[in-house]
Amino acid sequence: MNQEYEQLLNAIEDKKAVLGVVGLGYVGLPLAVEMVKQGFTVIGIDVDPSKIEQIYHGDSYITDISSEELKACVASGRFKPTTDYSMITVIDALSICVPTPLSENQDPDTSYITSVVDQIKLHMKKGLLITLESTTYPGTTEELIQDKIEALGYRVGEDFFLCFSPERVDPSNTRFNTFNTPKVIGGTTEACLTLGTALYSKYVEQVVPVTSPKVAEMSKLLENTFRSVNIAFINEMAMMCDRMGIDIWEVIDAAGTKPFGFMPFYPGPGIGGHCIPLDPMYLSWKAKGFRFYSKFIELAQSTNDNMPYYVINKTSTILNEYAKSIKKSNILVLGMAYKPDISDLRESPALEVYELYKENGANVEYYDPHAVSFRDKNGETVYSVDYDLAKFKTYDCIVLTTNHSGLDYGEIASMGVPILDTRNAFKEFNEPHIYKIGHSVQHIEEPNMALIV
Ligand code: SAJ
Repeated sequence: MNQEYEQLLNAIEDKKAVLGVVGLGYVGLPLAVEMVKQGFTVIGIDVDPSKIEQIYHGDSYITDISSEELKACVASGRFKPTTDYSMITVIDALSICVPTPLSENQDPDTSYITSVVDQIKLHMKKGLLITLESTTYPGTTEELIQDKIEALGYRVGEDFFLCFSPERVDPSNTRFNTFNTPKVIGGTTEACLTLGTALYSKYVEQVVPVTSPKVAEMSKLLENTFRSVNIAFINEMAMMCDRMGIDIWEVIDAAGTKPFGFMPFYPGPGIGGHCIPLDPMYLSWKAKGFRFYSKFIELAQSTNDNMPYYVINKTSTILNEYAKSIKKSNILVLGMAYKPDISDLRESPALEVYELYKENGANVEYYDPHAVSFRDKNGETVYSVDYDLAKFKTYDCIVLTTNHSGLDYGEIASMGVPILDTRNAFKEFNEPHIYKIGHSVQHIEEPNMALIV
């Protein structure tokens, strides 16, 4: 192997290599902190000066990194946050952790990656190891990084080194973190893989080398497409059970007693987050370029996207039991975040449910102890109402969309207001005014006139 390779491998082994992380968000900041904790000097680059400011002041803006931890990293003198890309000239190994969203028409938006590559080209130096971590379609690493850098005259595997290692950060997961979550990595050449594996092994407990960046890119998309398809399947099963008058939640619990060959997923009002709704679309988009049309991915997307409409229709059926309509009803959406005990609203299905109630003429409000406000489709800021049982009693229907653990479901159920539970959070309270998706509406002979206010 050449001199650049030997020098970098030695610098990694004795932790003298200067590491860089581009993108100090929920992936990049924990990664940088782990690198510092393992003894490396790390230059963190982000385009947002407020992030740099907060890091210098030891104010963590990432749930999984405490401010004390961040302060210790900065105090060590080995964590240098900056907006200055020219620092790449002193970096030996650079990890790219920038967003990969979808464009307006649901195509991959790799503009964040390409803008980083443009900066790398400006400050490129021989011997640099580049590892892309952002979730993306198979081929991105070669097409958007290798080809662009080689066009400058550098040869991959000799003058620079290139890997793909998918991020597996699960925000707020208290069991799995950057260090103890196995990390897949694929190199464009043997030398690249050896260097990437040596580096990541210094701050990740288990590194999983694979034969190419494409395998690594595809493995991440498989992980998350697997979830999207299975969630869509259980959502379809929920609507089937609703139609057949069978309780899907009881069915899942029963099937879940099978100790092998089954993995429970649960119905909901749709899917949210920065991964599951987006990642499969990266895969189906790329596959179309090979004239391969993934029916599973498209069907899962449409099934999951349909769930907010199913929630609205079910609300109509429930209100009908009380001789009411959605129009002019007072509806409380309970929970706005895309999953329990976080404030993250990205792609949250509860946002869609809220907007659909509005479009159908309801007076809709929401309560979420974590997500205190959001901007609606018209750009207006909507604030969570206070937790006020007297006020909650005045609603015609309460729709539970996020099953935060801190809510007192017993006292909410005790008010007698019709509840549509989309997460089976009220499973302990089997009362006639508590309805749930995935089960039919129990018809009542005479509406409880006391509830018709
Ligand atoms: N959801 C369901 N039913 C289920 C599971 C999830 O409706 O059975 C919904 C959730 O409510 C949420 C959406 O799907 O709205 C996504 O939920 P998620 O549990 O997949 O959580 P995410 O989006 O935070 O996914 C992340 C992913 N992590 C990474 O990409 C590194 C995913 O791969 C993880 O499996 C997931 O966390 C996790 O297991 O927590």
